[in-house]
Amino acid sequence: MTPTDAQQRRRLLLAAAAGTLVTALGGTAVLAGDDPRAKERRPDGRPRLPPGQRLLSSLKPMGGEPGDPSAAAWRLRVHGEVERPFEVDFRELLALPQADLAVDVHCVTGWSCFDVKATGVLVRELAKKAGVKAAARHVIFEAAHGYTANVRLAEALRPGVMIAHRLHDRAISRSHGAPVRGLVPDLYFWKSAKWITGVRFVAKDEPGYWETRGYHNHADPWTEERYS
Ligand SMILES: Nc1nc2c(c(=O)[nH]1)N[C@H]1C(S)=C(S)[C@@H](COP(=O)(O)O)O[C@H]1N2
Ligand SMILES: [Mo]
Repeated sequence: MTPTDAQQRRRLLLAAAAGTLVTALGGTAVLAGDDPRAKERRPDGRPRLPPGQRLLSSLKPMGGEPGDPSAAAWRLRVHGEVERPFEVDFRELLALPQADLAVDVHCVTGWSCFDVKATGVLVRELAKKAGVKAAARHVIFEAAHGYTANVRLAEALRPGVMIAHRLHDRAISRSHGAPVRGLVPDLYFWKSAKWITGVRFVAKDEPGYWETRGYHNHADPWTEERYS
C-alpha cells in the first residue's frame, strides 16, 4: 500500500546516505551513479543501460490518474481477436500460472531501474488461455480512465511481459498501479499500464494515450524511439 510518511522519510534518509538524491516532479529517487550494473551488457551484446538513460535505485512514481485500488473490485478483461474471451478477478488472477521475474524498466524521461522484482501472469499465458486468432497483430493494454498503450503482438508475447500484482514481494502501491499493472520491460515505461483493466488483442494498431500525444508508436529504448 502507500508508504507512510515515516517510511518515506526513512527512504529519503537512506537515499541521502547512499548517494545523490534526485528531486524531480513526481518524487525522489537515488541516482545509482557508480552502480556496476550500469556498465553491463545484455546477452545479445546490447548495453544493459540504453543510451541517454541514467540508473536509479528504485522506481519513481510518475503520476497518472489512479484507478480503484481495491483488489476486491478489480477485474481484467481479456478480449478482442480471441476465440475465448474471459474475465478474471484478483483471486482468479492469482490462480493462473505465476511468473516471478526481475525486469529492467526505462522511462522516457531518462531514468532506468534494473532488477524490478515482479510477480504476476505473463501475457503469453493469457493469450494461450484466450486462444488468440491469427488476425491479431497488436495488444492494447487498457487501464482506468481510458488510458491505453499499444504493443506489437510478437513483443507482447515475449517472456518478460506480464500483468503484475506484486512488486518487490509487496502488494503494488497506489502510485505504482494498485492493485494490478502491466509490465512491458524492453519498451519505454509508458507502455506499462498502471491500474490495468484489460488486455485486448487487435488486428489493426491503435496508438494509445502517449502515442497520440507525440511519443513514439514503438518506443524502443536502444534506438531512442522517444518521440514521433
Ligand atoms: N494508467 C496509467 N498507466 C501509466 C501511466 C498513466 O498515466 N496512466 N503513465 C505511464 C508512464 S508515462 C510511466 S513512465 C510509468 C510510470 O510508472 P511508475 O509510476 O510506477 O514509475 O507508468 C505508465 N503507466
Ligand atoms: Mo513516462
